[in-house]
Amino acid sequence: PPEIRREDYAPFPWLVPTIRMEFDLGLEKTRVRTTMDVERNPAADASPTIRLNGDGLQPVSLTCDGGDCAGHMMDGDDLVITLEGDRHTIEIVTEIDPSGNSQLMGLYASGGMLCTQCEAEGFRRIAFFPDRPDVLSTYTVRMSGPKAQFPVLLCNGNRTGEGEGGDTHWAEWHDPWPKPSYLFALVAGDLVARTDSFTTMGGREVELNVWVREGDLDRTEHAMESLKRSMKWDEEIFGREYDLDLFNIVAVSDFNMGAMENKGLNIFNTKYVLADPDTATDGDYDGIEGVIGHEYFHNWSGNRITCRDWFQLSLKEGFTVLRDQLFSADMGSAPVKRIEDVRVLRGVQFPEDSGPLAHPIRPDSYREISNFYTSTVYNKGAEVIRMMRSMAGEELFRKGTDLYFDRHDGEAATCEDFVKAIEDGTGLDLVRFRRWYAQAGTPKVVLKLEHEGETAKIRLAQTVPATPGQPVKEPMPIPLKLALFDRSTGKHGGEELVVLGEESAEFAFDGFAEKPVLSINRTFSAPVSIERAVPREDLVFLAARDDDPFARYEAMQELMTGYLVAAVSGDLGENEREAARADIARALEAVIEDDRLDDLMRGELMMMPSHSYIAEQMLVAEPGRIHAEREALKADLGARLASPFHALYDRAAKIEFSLGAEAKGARKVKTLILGYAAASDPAKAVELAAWQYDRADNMTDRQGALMVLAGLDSVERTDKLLDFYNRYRGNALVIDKWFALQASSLHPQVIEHVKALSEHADFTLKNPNRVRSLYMAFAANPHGFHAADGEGYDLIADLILELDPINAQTAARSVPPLGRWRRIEPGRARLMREALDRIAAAPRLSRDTFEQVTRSLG
Ligand code: B3K
Ligand code: ZN
Repeated sequence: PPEIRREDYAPFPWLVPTIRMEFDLGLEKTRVRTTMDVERNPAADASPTIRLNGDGLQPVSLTCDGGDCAGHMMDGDDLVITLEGDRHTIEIVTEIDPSGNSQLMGLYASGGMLCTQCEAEGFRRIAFFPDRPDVLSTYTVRMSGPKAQFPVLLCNGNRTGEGEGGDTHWAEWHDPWPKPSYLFALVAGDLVARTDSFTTMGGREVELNVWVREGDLDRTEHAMESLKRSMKWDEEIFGREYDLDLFNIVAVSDFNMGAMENKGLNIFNTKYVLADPDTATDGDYDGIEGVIGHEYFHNWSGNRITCRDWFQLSLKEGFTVLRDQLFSADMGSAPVKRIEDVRVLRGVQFPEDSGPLAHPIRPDSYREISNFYTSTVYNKGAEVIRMMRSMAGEELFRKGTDLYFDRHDGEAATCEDFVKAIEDGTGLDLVRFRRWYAQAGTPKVVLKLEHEGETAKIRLAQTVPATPGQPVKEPMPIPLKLALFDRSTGKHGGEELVVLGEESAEFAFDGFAEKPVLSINRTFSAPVSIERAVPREDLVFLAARDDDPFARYEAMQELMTGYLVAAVSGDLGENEREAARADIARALEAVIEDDRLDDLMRGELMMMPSHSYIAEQMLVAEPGRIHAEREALKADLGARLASPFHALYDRAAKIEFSLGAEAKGARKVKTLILGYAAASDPAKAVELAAWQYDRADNMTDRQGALMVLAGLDSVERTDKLLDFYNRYRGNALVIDKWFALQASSLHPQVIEHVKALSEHADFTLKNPNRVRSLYMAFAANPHGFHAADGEGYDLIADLILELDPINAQTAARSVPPLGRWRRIEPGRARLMREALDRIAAAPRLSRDTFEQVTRSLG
């Protein structure tokens, strides 16, 4: 497959101002008549032909201006038509088989209903069209089909007509907002809606619907409330108002990702819609609120202003992730949300940025765009915009975004347009800052704190590591929030923002008789890694009293990570180990006993750094040793702190269920304590987890208990897993949890379990949620995935090969864990490479998997 390059961008020679589509719907056969008005694009080079993208389509009929076309041919999957004049009407009929569409791109069937997914290039599986985001058209869509099978017919925009005749009925929809084809959507099925309304700040009355299957209606309240909160928040914080009289959300159980922001008709994975306390965890509730917000916010950052080409993806995704992060922070605990976001960034994006798949947030080339919906484009993209916000301050940043929305409304824009608008609106100079868009790799900042006389000096030096295709980098402006604490008073004189704009710089601060304690990169103001030699006592100090909750969390993480990295590397003698563990335990105990903390935040401070984060700190990781040392530390802390843990658990267990922050925090600390107990006193942990499981009146407690049990060999493990299955059989989202719990468990036989589960009657490769719950959970479980004999790697390679012809997008998403081989000890690295080689050697790989495997082999 050819490589597509950003620098080759050229505007499309034709405009398609209007398109009309008529769908004659059927599960096995859907007929699509597409009529488009095309005219020459004055801003592009003239072309004697128009290229209409297709993917697996044949034109059943084709006319130009009602008659024969001057000439046309298939070029691969595309239809190329010769056009002589300046304006034409092209009409093409295509036929598709939605039920045979296992890729879940284009029009497909899911549980008897029909739905679409077009981003990025799915529209070309429905109709021949210039399937690129810079061709914007006004859509009118007529859909007709059997009334009994598809009682509900939905499309973008507003419904403008409906009717019936015999067993069939039809509906016509019109979307007044010009949009690219990737935002087209259609749904036909037997659905019911929770209906509500929202009055916008301008007084527009908007009908809101959340469409689900009949039995799911009572699990839609949280989604609806989240939607209304999103609409209000976007008005208040970004001044963005909704622009149609109708907003529909449809939940679908077969879906390649989380959700899709189609204009006026968002389509969601059921996972991000359905919730009630019995079936959804606190994490699920938060996920729903975040994703509903995210898709809604796309209406402005994505739909009103879309992307010129797919290299600009972070224009809409990075910005929209930032918007959903700020929204969730405002709806719940802002510090905890920030910590969660940083954990995702470090757990997923940092490894991506330091591996063979590293790419800038605005990539320079791709073969398959689906492979670039990455944590880099999304999460690092959000961090880059967040840095601009930190440097400008909230008020000026809002001026920048107002200018951006104003200036580019209705356009297909670029990342450069965004930066320019922020620059003009805020007055910041972002000339060098633009490098964050162009350069991949997580910058490393080496920090030295010196103290002389009354002056504290901070020396900073940055390096941006080489990444594939980018051996040499320029320094990037790095905004670091910092505070210098007086050791004796425990206070600091105010937070400062310094920007490291060059390769290195020095910042001096006066008035310190004694060497201060430095709190750096507060709130994680820059997505970088900081390397510094910091005395453990300073970390203990910050963990106990830093007034920035993120920095407190960071100090706890650094304490544990520092110890674990040293222990894994074999750098510590027994005495040093003991001293470090004792310090960590003391810091943790202070956290447990600090009554100024709420439990949600306490839980963050109690969390151990993840395996992948520890591995990321090491040039070459030994997964077995990391796992062993991490478990040993957990056991040690569990034993040392048995009694404070016990007291905290008891206190938390008395708090009654509610969805409020206090009860949520209580649930979080309870399960964390179970995790420590599982390592220090497994028999006790089994007992306590079984007790928590039995008396649980909500999914968070129940799943937490079962997660711990799943890792411990015991009768209770078998019993409770069976109980859980029987209790929830038939509820796909909960059965997904049942698969995932077992696949991510610390049980010694986890590989056997995963193999057996892949044969389970409820397992299917056709449903992406199910595949993720078994295999992606397993690939993220270092203990199983990195089994020393390579069996875990083989399991994932086998999955990829079997899944690739069914669902290439999902198959390709399992490749990156194997691509980490360069950073793993040689024995496993060889086995990982062999697994990749075996995939690469397979005939007829999809473009998705082929690209990921070849890049991973590098
Ligand atoms: N924009 C979609 C992602 C589409 C992914 C296509 N492979 C969801 C989102 O980011 O909101
Ligand atoms: Zn998005």
